[in-house]
Amino acid sequence: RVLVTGSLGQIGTELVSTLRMKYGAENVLASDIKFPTEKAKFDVEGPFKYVNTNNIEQIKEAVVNFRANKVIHLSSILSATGEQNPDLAMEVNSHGAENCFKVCNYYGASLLIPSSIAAFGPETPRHNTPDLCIQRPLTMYGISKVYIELLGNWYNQKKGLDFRSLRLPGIISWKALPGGGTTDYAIDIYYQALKKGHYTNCFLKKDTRMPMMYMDDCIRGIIELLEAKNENLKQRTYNLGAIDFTPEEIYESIKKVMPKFKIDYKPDFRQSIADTWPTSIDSSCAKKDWGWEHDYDLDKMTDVMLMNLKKKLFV
Ligand code: VAH
Repeated sequence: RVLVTGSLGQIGTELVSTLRMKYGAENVLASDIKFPTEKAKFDVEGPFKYVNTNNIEQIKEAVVNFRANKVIHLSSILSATGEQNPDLAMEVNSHGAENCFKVCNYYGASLLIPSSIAAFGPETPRHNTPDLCIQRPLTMYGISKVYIELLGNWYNQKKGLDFRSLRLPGIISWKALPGGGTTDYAIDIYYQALKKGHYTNCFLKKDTRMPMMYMDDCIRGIIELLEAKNENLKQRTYNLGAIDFTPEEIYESIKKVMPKFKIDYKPDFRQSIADTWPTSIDSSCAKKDWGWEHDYDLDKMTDVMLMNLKKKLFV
């Protein structure tokens, strides 16, 4: 039985629905600090509980009363929002995770917390970045992700906690809007292409290459790690790579289908964040230890994004 925190976020809404289809809705407790609405809800209904992960008692009550033996902790303030509100990012990302570690360790539940390419920084080798390398991130979000990775390793080595983590690239999807990330331009661009035929304010420079992934690959990767045999896992945190592209390349991918599409580049503070992240990551360890393979390339993602957004926006 699985408890998902931050379940009404971009990843959570789709992960909860997929988990409910796989394990039965009654076995997946969704939680968040807001309630489902028309704008953010689940495709598969099921149990929901208000849980603020900054309050350890609320996590404890959810784990005990739902008899959760797995916790997937998604609550997080993302990179761009976190730089605008570092105190909140520290509180939610670090303190919230500490609470999850304490509760899961005490009650013997396994814990999966996604990490991010944001856990790397300017001193990290930027191309085809390996799992094990220097991590000195320059965002509060990235710092909290390194802290989570290190806490997870400690709880696993010293307390035997089954902790698992994936360094996710930018996740592209059409169902729920993203929440304040530096990679969000790669979602905005599809909306603007359909709404205006012109992306007037791409907030990154056209040659800013970053690791990215379509949501279906992300959800499958999280569930494959969740279900991997513990004895096959040689490490607690894995890079989960798929594709990488620049704003110019995703623009060209859309232009293949919408030849009149235009773009203007207006870099903002998020450029300085993107410049500290890898351009691509190496996920050969995930492939070796639990068979990871991505499915969506850029053009396949563009087709599925435009097809579904047309229905979402205009039907
Ligand atoms: C962000 N989308 O931009 C998130 C993600 C790799 C980036 O962690 O903050």
